[in-house]
Amino acid sequence: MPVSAEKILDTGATQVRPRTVVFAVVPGGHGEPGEDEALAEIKELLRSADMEWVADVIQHREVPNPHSYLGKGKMSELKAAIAENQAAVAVCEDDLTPAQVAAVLDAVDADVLDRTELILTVFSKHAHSLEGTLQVHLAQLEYELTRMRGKGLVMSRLGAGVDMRGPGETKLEVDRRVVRRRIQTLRRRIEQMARTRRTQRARRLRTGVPLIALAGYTNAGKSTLLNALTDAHVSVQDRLFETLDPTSRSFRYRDRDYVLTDTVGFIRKLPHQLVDAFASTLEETTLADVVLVVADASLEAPEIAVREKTVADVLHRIGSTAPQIVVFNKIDKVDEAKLHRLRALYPEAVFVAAAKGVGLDDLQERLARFFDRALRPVRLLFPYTEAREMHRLRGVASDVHEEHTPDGVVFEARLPAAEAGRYARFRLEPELPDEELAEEDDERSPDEDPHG
Ligand SMILES: Nc1nc2c(ncn2[C@@H]2O[C@H](COP(=O)(O)OP(=O)(O)OP(=O)(O)O)[C@@H](O)[C@H]2O)c(=O)[nH]1
Ligand SMILES: [Mg+2]
Repeated sequence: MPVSAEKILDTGATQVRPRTVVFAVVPGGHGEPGEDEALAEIKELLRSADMEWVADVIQHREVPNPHSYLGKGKMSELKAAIAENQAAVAVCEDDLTPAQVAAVLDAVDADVLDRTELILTVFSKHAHSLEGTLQVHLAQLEYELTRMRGKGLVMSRLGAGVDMRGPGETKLEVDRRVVRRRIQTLRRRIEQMARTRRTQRARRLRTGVPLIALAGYTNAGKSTLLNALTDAHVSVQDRLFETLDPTSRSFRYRDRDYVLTDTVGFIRKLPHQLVDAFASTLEETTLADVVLVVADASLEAPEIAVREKTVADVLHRIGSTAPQIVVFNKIDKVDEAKLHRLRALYPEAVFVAAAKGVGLDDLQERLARFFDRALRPVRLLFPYTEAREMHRLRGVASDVHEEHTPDGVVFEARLPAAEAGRYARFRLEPELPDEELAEEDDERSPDEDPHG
């Protein structure tokens, strides 16, 4: 049984950073592309988990050994590296099967964590709210459940001292039952909390304020961008998964309010248990009118591409269908030539340095244009008898101006296309002649219309 994330946490709490050896199987020969990044990332995760990296043991082969992950020789090297460096933990760059964990534990004198457990450890260190803590705990239990297979892999911490065995149940079956029950309870509590947030969100949706979600790889600068555009003061740190709880704040630009939401970041091989456990948090992203995909411009081009794909995959996995605007951040760390190349490669992207306040006007202008296109300008006249329709309109329209006249209330506002149809009978005169509206429709690029 690998050491639980909580045990590592305890060690961290006493301010001792556990000395850690990283081991990995990397396909191909030395210096393959991707190897450096994968190892650099695992070290970033270690740093974010308050663990101290002391050595690497890398095996170059196409696939890991199915039984022991490392081959015999490399396993001895790992054992030696642990002894030599007085390491307390061995962290695998990959996920391990229960059998592989058992084999490594057998061979070395240290605790063993795999990639998912390391990510879960980082998450548990950074969870501050009750909801975040419960979500991380849920993901941990879900992962442990997948590990509770086969003889000997029992959860001694659960149900300790109490014989809860039903007729014919083995210790393992009991343990699984206990974990499943705790998972159910956690799910229920998280769902209750999600309901509260949904009510708040429904209120926002009713007011018709454009919703913008920040998404992207962890540490890209999403929270920095939120702070720069709004009066939020969320925590910004140069470490992975600093943000776990969603924060929504509004900002005003050219007479219109926008709501911007910052949520948890993504990483390659993001454990699906975390995606599931954070489903209600990630809902914030799926319900937005537009997603700002924040990317770190200061990385090398191949790494930018890998992260772009990772983020696209996760967004797809959580069912986000909203149009996206790519925002390259940290351009203050990039020289002119590279910036030029990036602009050529990503002609649709916006380039900013959120920490320096650079490019924020461009971004706001881009968002304003996006919502200008998505929302139809209308001029409507409501007889005073239509109080209910007027009330409803105020809920769904943006940029509303009202004027009381002898004939009724004249509204100038912007509406989603579907809503504009509903109010056709109140239409006073179109802002634009119909042909022009049709032309505007043609110009609209397909990835930039949140309402149809
Ligand atoms: N040089 C530079 N650094 C930046 C910029 N924006 C953010 N950073 C730094 O990048 C690091 C990560 O920033 P965050 O805003 O916490 O990133 P995040 O995407 O919210 O990360 P997580 O919440 O951990 O997923 C911090 O050290 C920031 O100071 C920028 O424009 N330029
Ligand atoms: Mg953040």
